[in-house]
Amino acid sequence: MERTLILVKPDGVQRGLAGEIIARFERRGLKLIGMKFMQMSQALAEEHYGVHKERPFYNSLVEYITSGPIVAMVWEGKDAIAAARATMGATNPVQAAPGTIRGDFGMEIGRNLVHGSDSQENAVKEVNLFFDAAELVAWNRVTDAWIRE
Ligand code: IDP
Ligand code: MG
Repeated sequence: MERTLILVKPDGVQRGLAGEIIARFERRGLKLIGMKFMQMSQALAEEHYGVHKERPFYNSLVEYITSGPIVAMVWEGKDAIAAARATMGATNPVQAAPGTIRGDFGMEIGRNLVHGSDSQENAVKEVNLFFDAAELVAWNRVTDAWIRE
């Protein structure tokens, strides 16, 4: 079972799309085990996007992600990382397939609405960066038998 960190970025919250975005992961069959509404500090943003530090868009990326509140979530499931990224669509919304979050709601790479972990190693790091263990909820979902074989 994998866990992935998903963020509804500030544009998603400001545009009133948080519910729509959350619903897409929920109805896919991923299981929500942690959620908070928060505004990222400069320090958290720099840590979260540290891998992009040398990229030309780094400063604007940190400015974007700290510019307003976000919804931070942990979703769990078999192949949760790949499933969530498929639901999100390609990084550049112009290339993202219709039916994906970015393909349905985005127009530019710098306003692409949603973050999702890209590997198991990064998922573990990112979940720990945003959530304490006590903030994650182990719960039994009654529909699981109809979602997983
Ligand atoms: P991902 O979010 O699909 O994993 P990454 O390559 O990890 O994509 O980039 C992290 C974030 O940085 C993107 O979601 C996007 O917000 C931003 N970003 C990536 N490339 C560019 C760019 O060329 N211009 C502006 N922002 C970018
Ligand atoms: Mg990434």
